[in-house]
Amino acid sequence: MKLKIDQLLEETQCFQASTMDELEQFRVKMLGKKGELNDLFEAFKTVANEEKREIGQKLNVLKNAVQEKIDVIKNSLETTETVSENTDLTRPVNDFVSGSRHPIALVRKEILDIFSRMGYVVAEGPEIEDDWHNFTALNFPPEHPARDMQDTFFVEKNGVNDIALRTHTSSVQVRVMEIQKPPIRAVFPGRVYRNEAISVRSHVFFHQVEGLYIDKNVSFADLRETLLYFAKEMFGEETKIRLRPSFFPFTEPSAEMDISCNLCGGTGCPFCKHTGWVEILGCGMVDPNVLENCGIDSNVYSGFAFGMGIERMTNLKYTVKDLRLFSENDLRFLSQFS
Ligand code: 2U9
Repeated sequence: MKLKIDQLLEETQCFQASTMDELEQFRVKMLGKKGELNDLFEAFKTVANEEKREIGQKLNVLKNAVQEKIDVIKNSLETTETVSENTDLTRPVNDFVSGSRHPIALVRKEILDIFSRMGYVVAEGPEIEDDWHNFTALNFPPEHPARDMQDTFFVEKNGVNDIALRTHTSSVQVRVMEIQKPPIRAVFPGRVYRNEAISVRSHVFFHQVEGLYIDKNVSFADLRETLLYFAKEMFGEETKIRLRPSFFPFTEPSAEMDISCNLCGGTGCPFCKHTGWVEILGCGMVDPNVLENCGIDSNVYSGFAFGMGIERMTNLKYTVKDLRLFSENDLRFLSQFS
């Protein structure tokens, strides 16, 4: 009897089935009413008492092995058979819809890549800022209109301890200058907030990339050449630039930079209002007061800074007419950038 049990155990261990019918035949052979196990349990009744324990155990091992084998094979056949029975293998596969980068992310990357080729590193900082980093260190006088609730979203308003959503990423530049000795060559991308009515042309938040280069003997000529290289890389080798005098509290002298219209090439069109030029950014030499506010000796070091809106740059590249499209998550708009 022991020999028979061992043979059946080996048979069970070796058993394979590729259809449910084969498996059922095995089940009937082993566990059916007239099956091997029933015969063995019948014969077990006549086994001598001293052998009952050992043979009983062997029988139970065999019974469990058979049941387990049937369960495992059944499980695997059910999975494969579901596929072959219910699936039309000639059907084309579902289209894989891959996402696309947001246009702001695309242009942000393009801008950062250009400056990284000139040795600039990227620095980021908090969107909720204190008065010092957003205004005072940057030379904004106490009565400057940007400090007004009409222009800035305040989180807490209590005089010099005001906390607000940053209105520019210049606050990050202050933070970097406070902790890092020149030379400093960095770009500062990020979202900024202004209290404006939402319209085709303005929004309560937008994105900037600002830049800063501070070292000994940095001149306005360095600023001009850097921005010329940037404009050519961004808008094409034939691009020209011009700098117009301007004013910002944190730079002196300050300028606004135009590029030759990238739609008409400078001959004049509705996009450039027939001037041949479009404004792309603001810039200037960092005001010595700002350097001193950040612990940098303005008698030893000088530097330039610039700032641009990523939405504006994206409009110039892709002529997006309505600024609100950038924040509405409308796939009809976003999927055009895949
Ligand atoms: C420090 C010193 C100087 C950053 C600058 C501009 C000029 C500028 C605007 C362009 C369009 C902001 O996005 S925009 O509305 N920016 O015109 N930004 S110079 O100057 C700095 C910054 C930080 C410490």
